[in-house]
Amino acid sequence: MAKKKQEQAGSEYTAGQIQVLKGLEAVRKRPGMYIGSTSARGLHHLVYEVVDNAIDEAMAGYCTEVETTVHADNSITVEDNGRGIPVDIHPTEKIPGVELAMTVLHAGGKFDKNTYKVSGGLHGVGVSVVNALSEYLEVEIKRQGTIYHQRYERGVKATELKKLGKAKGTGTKVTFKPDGEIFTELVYSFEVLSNRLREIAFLNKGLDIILIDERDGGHKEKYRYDGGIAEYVTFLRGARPPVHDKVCYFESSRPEAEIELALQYDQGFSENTHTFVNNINTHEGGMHLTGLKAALTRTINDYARRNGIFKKDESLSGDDVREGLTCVLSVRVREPQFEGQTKTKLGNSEVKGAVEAAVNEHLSTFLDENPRAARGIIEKSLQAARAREAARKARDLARKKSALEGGILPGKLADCSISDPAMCELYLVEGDSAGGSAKQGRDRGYQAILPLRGKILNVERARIDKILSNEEIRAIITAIGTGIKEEFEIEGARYHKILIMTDADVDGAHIRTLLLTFFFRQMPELIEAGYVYIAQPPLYRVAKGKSEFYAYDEQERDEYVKRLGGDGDGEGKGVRIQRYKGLGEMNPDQLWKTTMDPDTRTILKVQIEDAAIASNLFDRLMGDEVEPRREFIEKNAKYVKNLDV
Ligand code: 28G
Repeated sequence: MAKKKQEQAGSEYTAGQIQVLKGLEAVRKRPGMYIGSTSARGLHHLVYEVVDNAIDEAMAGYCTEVETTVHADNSITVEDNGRGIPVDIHPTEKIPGVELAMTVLHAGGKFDKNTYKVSGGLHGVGVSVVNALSEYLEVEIKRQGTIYHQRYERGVKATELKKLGKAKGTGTKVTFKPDGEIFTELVYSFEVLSNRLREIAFLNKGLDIILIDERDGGHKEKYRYDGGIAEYVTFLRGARPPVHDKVCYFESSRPEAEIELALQYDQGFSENTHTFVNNINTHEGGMHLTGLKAALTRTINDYARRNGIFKKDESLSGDDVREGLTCVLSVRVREPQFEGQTKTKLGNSEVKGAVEAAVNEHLSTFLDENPRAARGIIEKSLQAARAREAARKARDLARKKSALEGGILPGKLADCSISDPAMCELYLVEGDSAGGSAKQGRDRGYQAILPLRGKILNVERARIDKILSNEEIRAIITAIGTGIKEEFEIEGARYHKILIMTDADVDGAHIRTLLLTFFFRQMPELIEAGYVYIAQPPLYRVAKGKSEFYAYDEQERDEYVKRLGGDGDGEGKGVRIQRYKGLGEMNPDQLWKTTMDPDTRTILKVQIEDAAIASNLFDRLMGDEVEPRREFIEKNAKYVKNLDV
């Protein structure tokens, strides 16, 4: 008995601490379960997780500024001016509140129904997950006139919570370095971080958000939007001329949800609706979006009917009233249910009715108070309806014709011989010459080639009837076999892999973006099914005598140069470097080895968010000015390279 007691006294760990270690171990063993992935996406998720906590403090009304810094070594600091995480000893756990937050999974907040915490998807997993996946994490708290500090290493406490000195003001500062043992990618993308932080700033009006990149001479960006999502709509509309100047904006507080909506119509032909739940982008939509769509269709039809704008049996479909619409819907829900493949679809059915009622009420008021805007919107929708009808007639005609001719495939398509779609691949190749090499280099059993000549039509700038009269687009649609839009049928897909293969230059990036935009707008289900990919041709060939290597980026190139005994800064000692400017510079054999052979190629699966971002950014900046367009294409070329983000 006595002996046993002694053993316990000498032991380092209490039951609570053992639980903590077990929890952290679980996170480190299966990080994907907590942050989705250990690639670039997961890496960025760590920042969002920490920033989310600061945003919660801002939403509670105690924080006005959140500053994120990327340090030279890709460690991150997030600082807020909130109340500071509590430091007092927890009554039952007997450790400081901050230590609980840092070490216990899901500590705090989860059962706090008075806040809009996020309890689904990958958000809201808690800062302890960030702690567990960081080489080190340091927290500094200013509270009650004192600065407190504590350090952790791989989630384990390295120092006790200590007082550092006197504090002015209050707040929380967290610095962490993602663990190289966990993550396969350790370099932060400024582009990705700035897009998300800007989005957060739009969604939380008046909040100051700052992003600093110390890898880039301390480059600093500040986001603050006093107009909130109304300003977001203006930003998203970009260069497209508006149908009405005033953005329709309202807020509505209901028992089921707090609802905020901003919308504006423009002369463009696409729909740009972005929906959010508790600051999270609900890419897959859900109940709030369903409510919004129902209310839009009903309210606009009602208004037109009441004001005698329709000719006798005219009416507008949902698609008609959403043409040229830029819209942001942000709802706050106490207990959100996130569903769908990427957990970005709102499942709470009570939110549908709440959004529908709020939009019915406020949109009809807006139309009544702005009759010129109302006229413009309805006129625009009627034009959309007429174009849709014309396109439908043209399609019917085409269908009858192709039924007679037995469903003719495009002449330019070099099809494969196998007929099982699950095994078949379609390469969409930029240019006839690369198309020729691909045809010769491919495995004709299961690989089909469709060369695309010249510029692809920008579907953002054309109405459906014009899109369908474009030859390149028609060839793509027929080759794939699913049809588009309302007539889309995934069962019709003739290939389960569709690979976009373009040159690794600005023009190639442009064509890739146009194709992504086309898929995103006309057949999003194809992307959702995971059928759309980007092929990755190499950028360099490094050779010496009979040995040769293909490199997909500069770093890889330098590694091969070194391996072959070349000079530190390039060629020499018989090592030759060839830079590929286009696919056409590779012979069929090289193209096969580097880009088409499933055993050696790397391909990137396109995610719906990537296509959405590419399409929206593109559309926003495709005004008539050349400079922003060039800038965008250059940025986008970089972005698509990091498609995994
Ligand atoms: C800089 C990086 C990220 C944060 C706070 C402030 C409080 C807090 C955070 O409390 C425990 C659970 C629910 C109340 C709350 C301070 C109340 C009073 C806080 C952050 C206690 C967590 N005083 N600021 N957590 N809650 N900033 N920034 O993490 O019941 S986290």
